[in-house]
Amino acid sequence: MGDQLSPKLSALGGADKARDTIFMCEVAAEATYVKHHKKKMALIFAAMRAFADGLRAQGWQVDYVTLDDPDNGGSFDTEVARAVARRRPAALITTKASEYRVLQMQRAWCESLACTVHLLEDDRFICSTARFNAWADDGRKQLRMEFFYRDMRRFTGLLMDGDQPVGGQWNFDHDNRKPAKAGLSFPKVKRFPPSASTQAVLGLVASRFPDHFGDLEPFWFGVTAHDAQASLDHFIDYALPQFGDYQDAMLKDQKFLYHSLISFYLNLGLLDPLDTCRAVEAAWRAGHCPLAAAEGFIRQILGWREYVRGLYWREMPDYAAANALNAQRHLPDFYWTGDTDMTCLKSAITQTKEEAYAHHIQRLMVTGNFALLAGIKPDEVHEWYLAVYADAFEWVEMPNTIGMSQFADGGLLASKPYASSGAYIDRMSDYCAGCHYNVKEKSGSKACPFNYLYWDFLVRHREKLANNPRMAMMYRTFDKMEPSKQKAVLESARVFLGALGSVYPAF
Ligand code: FAD
Ligand code: DLZ
Ligand code: SF4
Repeated sequence: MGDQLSPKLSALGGADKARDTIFMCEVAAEATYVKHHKKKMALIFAAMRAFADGLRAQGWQVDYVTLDDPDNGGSFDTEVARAVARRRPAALITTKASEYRVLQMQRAWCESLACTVHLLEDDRFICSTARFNAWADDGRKQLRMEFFYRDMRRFTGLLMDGDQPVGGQWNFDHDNRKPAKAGLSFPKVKRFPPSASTQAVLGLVASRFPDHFGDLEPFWFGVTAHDAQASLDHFIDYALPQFGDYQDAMLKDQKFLYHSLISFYLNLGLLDPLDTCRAVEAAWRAGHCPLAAAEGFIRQILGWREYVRGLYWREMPDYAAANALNAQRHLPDFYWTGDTDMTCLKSAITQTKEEAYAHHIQRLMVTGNFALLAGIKPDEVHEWYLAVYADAFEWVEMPNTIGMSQFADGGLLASKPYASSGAYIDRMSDYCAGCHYNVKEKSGSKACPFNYLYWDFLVRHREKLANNPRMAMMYRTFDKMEPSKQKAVLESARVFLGALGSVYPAF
């Protein structure tokens, strides 16, 4: 499958070049079950073709069905059934899909296909689902990432001195998270000119999916493990030392800052997560970067990435329908166009359209924060994130959206909602200076919508959130506000949300 492009995939493990055929297929159903960004599809198809070429070059037989094959039936089900009829294999050996929906299809093949089906675990993750479940079931009241992460540090020995964390503490976050200041210089992004094969894919995507979101070109993603490794090396050389400091900063004219731009390579299987963490640890041990940068980066992969995957498999399929805050508003159209006067949203969405990329804080504290405050239906928010980012696969996107960003799981993942007023965005970015709205104003037509939506959100969810110790101070602040100010703020929110668009009747 398109996100299983790893030579050490379990399904390839016991394979024999003389006997076995590797089967891959490009199918319309996977491209359209959500309308993926054009760049994301081009990346997946180009990387699949490059992977198949690599296998052939090593002497494997590859049966590869292209999207424009006239006999292509358009789904994994049709193409696997056709391949089995064509080749009459004794067995189909497949690695479990990364997504619940596709795993159900694979399970059904065990019954429907005229051959034995072996479904193997996907062991490309550092933490198996069994290990995650054992951790989660170990008498815990809460499944907090920080404790999982410490367990994974001990398990892998990453950044450890014996059984103690190097530097005497597990987490150096308080050293990170500075706003970007004037005069910083940013590394160039590692870009790869499209090969002839990638050019053909670009043509295919342009002609087959013209109505999908996003700009197809310029297309600069790498499509091979070699390209992915070069991107990681480039990040370590030029950006890692500053990664921690400016991890949460946002700048209008800098889309990538010191981020690694490797999530799509990791998620396709072109980079190995443990090798990636070890390379970053080695850079720190060689004195190339501060410990806070290496620890901050390793935490994202060893901690967050593994944790959300464990949570996904533990909570599916119910997780997809979670809506703890009963949010019922439709996703506003401007998420697809960027056509809004709110500079932060316009900037994050426009960049998403151009690059199929936005960094974590843009996703969490701009587009996610707005959807949370405005009460957008979590499943619509989830579909948007799944469609628009090149790195979006459900196992990683859904917990980040439903759990971290929308608090729709009621606090399973996050100890409090990631909700903020405009002040946070102003502190961490240069968006507000040129905005139509005034980030210092709290109510009225020129006030920053995040300001009054924030209070409105708290008031709407008082019953569910007021008892959360991490929210108590904000409720006290609101309660101390003069009644006329409270009224003005809530009235501004009412007017804004009224103009924002449709709401389901239950809201
Ligand atoms: P860097 O900032 O350089 O971080 C390094 C690596 O750490 C990333 O490549 C990624 O593999 C990992 N990482 C960092 N944060 C997270 C996280 N919260 N969860 C899992 N891995 C993380 N990430 C995805 O890979 N796919 C998604 O579909 C996705 N959807 C998201 C949706 C929302 C609403 C939010 C708030 C976050 C989402 N993330 C997702 C997490 C994060 O935003 C991206 O991993 C990151 O922006 C990718 O850019 P980068 O490679 O430059 O990351
Ligand atoms: C996302 C995607 C797309 C757009 N197309 C294909 C495809 O044509 N063939 C394929 O094997 N995989 C594709 N993918 C990735 C799958 O959707 C992905 O493997 C599942 O989401 C994982 O369960
Ligand atoms: Fe965003 Fe408000 Fe700042 Fe405008 S003023 S950029 S809407 S946070």
